[in-house]
Amino acid sequence: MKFGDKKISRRKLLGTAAGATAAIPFLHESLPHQGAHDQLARAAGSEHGAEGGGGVSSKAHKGAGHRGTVGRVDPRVNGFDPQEILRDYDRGKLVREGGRTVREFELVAEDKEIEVAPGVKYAAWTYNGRVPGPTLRATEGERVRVKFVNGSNHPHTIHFHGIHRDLSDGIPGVGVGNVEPGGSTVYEFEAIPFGLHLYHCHSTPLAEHIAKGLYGAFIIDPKKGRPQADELVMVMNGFDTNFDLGNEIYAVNTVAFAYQDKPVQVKRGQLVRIYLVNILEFDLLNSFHTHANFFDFYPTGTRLEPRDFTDTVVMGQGERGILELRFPFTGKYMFHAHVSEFADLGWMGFFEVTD
Ligand SMILES: [Cu+2]
Repeated sequence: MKFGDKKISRRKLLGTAAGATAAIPFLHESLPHQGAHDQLARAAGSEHGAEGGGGVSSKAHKGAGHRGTVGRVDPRVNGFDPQEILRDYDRGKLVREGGRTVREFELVAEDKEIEVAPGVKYAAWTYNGRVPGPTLRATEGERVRVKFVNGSNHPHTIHFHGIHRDLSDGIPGVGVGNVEPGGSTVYEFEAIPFGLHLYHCHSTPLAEHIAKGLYGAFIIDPKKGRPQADELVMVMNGFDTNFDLGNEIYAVNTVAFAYQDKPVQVKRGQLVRIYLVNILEFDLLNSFHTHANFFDFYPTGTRLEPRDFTDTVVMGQGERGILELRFPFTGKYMFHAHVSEFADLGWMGFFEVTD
């Protein structure tokens, strides 16, 4: 669907308050006021009585999983926490084979309902039960072996960005192609080039298989490494909760406003390195903007010299890059998409800088 059409359909929805989308006008109108989440949860709970709703449902009104914290997404319900995703790296298992290092990973596709904003449920497809999937991390030149098990009810693949043979590219019709439900396969390739990459399902329809949550960051460290830093992973994503081929929720690491509710904790003067991936479906562009600070930007992380010194970077889908910055002052510093609509719909957060 064309960008313009989507805009019209969303505007139409804003006026109708149908189903779980009732949450969205509420979100729009109530921000940036604090307490928006409680309003959102109430809206979703009161306006949307029936479970299911074609994949979107609200349990907020039943208190299910909220344990008294109405207005927040409880990470225990999702089984993953945006705070932990920031610094969680899956380095796999190292094995020696024929004089070389092989790094083995395992990814399992699984259908799973997740909560992407307070009271807003989404019928996701996941790798290892989380969205984004695990941040896989290898070192340049290693052999990477990824066992893929499809525990979902739909055929899937894993397509890795990088340089490799067609047979390991994880697309339908080449090599093992689609992995059917209950099936499994192994992808194997060299970890090249060093940089920040990504992986995602490549089954068709492609937009659906990506938008449902089958993606993750894939870091290949240069052999000599990078300078010591506090390293953070941020995957910019969004969720089409009413199937109009446009997103109603925008986020970094899935949960709307997660880092506004609980700011990212960093130390003054410390080098902070952000591995930033844009996987957003349905919108042509996404962006990342830091307040009161500038960063060095390394597009795709494939060079050791920064290309830019800036405070805003714009990315299409599949684009990614490494940001490096230090915070000279303590305090709370906003970061968000400099696409204001996305910021209003969840893609907004803070760094909290302390000594
Ligand atoms: Cu898929």
